[in-house]
Amino acid sequence: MIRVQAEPYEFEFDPARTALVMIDFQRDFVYPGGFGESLGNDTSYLLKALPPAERVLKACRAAGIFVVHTREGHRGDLSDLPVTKYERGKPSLHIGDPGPMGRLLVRGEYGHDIVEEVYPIDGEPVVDKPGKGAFYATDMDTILKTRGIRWLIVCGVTTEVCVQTSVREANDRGYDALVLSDAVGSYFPEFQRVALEMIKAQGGIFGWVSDSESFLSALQVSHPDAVAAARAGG
Ligand code: TIU
Repeated sequence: MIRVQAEPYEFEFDPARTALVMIDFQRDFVYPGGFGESLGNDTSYLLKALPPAERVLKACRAAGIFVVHTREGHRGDLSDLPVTKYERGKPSLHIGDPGPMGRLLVRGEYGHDIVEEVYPIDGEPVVDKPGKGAFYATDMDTILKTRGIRWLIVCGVTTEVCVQTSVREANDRGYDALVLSDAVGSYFPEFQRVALEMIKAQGGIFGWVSDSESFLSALQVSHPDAVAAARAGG
């Protein structure tokens, strides 16, 4: 078992039964010109989460920890897009409208795909989800249960929307989730803080919170080469 310094208390996991879940690191959220900006957000806030998430991803790969990615988005014909989500916020651009990175939040478009720094490799399932939660209308639970996964290490964007929704869903399905505070990002610094507070409050009501360095230090005890390579950028 690996033990990570975390709040509200130590997070202990078996790497053979753990998945790293990389949530929605899509151009549509992280870069200007995508869905995130169409909602009125400053996308630069999210970029801070990328280097820590990249180190964690590389270390987990090298350590043989299972990796799953998610993407939020919709079918090209928008048949899985609720009218409520389409209309919400009265945005200047709607989901499905053309933008500089292709049609906003539509599967197969450049903006919908994952940024290069944390791009999936062979053997890492990509779960396409129509909502905020990674488990709603997806086969995420089947993928994890099939491998006997019990513990989740969570990175992604945005902290209080798709990350927190997914952690709440995971909690109800019997997973223990550890969220890495510097490897998740929000458009709102205040929401970043309180979203993490909510997860770890009441004895870890939804899960645990730590940071990428604490996670890597813990992994280093059993997998020194994997962590050294990730820290060196390999
Ligand atoms: N708007 C916002 O903060 N997030 C989303 O719409 N989706 C995700 O968090 N992925």
